[in-house]
Amino acid sequence: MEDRLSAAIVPAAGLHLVQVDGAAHIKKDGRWSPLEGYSIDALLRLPLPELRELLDEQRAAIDLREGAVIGAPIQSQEVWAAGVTYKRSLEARADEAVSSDPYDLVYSAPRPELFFKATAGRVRGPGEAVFVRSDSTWDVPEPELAVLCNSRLEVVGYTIGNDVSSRSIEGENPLYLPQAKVFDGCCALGPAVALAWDFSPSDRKIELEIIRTGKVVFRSDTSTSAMRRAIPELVEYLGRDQRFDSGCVLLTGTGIVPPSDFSLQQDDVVAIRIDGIGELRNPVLRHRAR
Ligand code: DO4
Ligand code: MG
Repeated sequence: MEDRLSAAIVPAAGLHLVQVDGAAHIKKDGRWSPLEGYSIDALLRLPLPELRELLDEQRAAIDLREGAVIGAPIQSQEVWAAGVTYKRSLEARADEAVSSDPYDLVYSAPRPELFFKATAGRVRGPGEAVFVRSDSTWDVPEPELAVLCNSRLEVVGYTIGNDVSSRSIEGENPLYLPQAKVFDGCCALGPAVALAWDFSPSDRKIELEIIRTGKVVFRSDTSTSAMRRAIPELVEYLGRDQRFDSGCVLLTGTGIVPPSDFSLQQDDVVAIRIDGIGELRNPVLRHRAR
């Protein structure tokens, strides 16, 4: 297992919410403050102006203990995801699928594709292993900007997400999507939440590197400016007819898909960087067939 603090690179500048040793902390321009008495659930039940006041007034500066662990910035939140929000995702799905129609239609339809991705227990933090399925033959990471919302569905901030996916299972039949997407270790989040009043998500570079036996075997980047949907539009659809009492996380779709001859392997390392949020790095393991 990689060292979980060194695997989580949190930017030195800016205002970030980070879960350290299971407790919410603020990192403000390089200084750490523990948020005594507030869990992530409690923070996400506050209206945005109250949350902002609470976080902005944190002044304590502590040193993190040796061996402190940065975890995924999540407690009881569900993770949802948007799909086919970038042209590259549409093209890749049209290649793998028996029919490209559902993807073509959803790319331009008024209603976005939104799907349930993970319960908090299926999510991994920086340095923890993400998994690929034992019954899949073609697997990819999907590097995505993730939006953290409070219980009023106000955007609190942005983190990095990895929507690990089986292309062989989704490609066989789009109705298999939940199996292609949801399994233990199917999602990674972190290392930090860049707070909404200190960070603009527009035109952010998203970079993906896949490392195999110490060498980069795939690298690509995109920008959030290539996203076809607006974040408020995705959040509005997600909140139709359902409540999130302690907020939720929404992945906004991938703009990077490795070429068709590429599949993740056991012991690969996936590194995703978004400027201003940091680097999320996870080793890959394959579930064992039972
Ligand atoms: O349509 C299937 C999933 C799409 C997806 O996860 C993405 O575009 O990121
Ligand atoms: Mg995705």
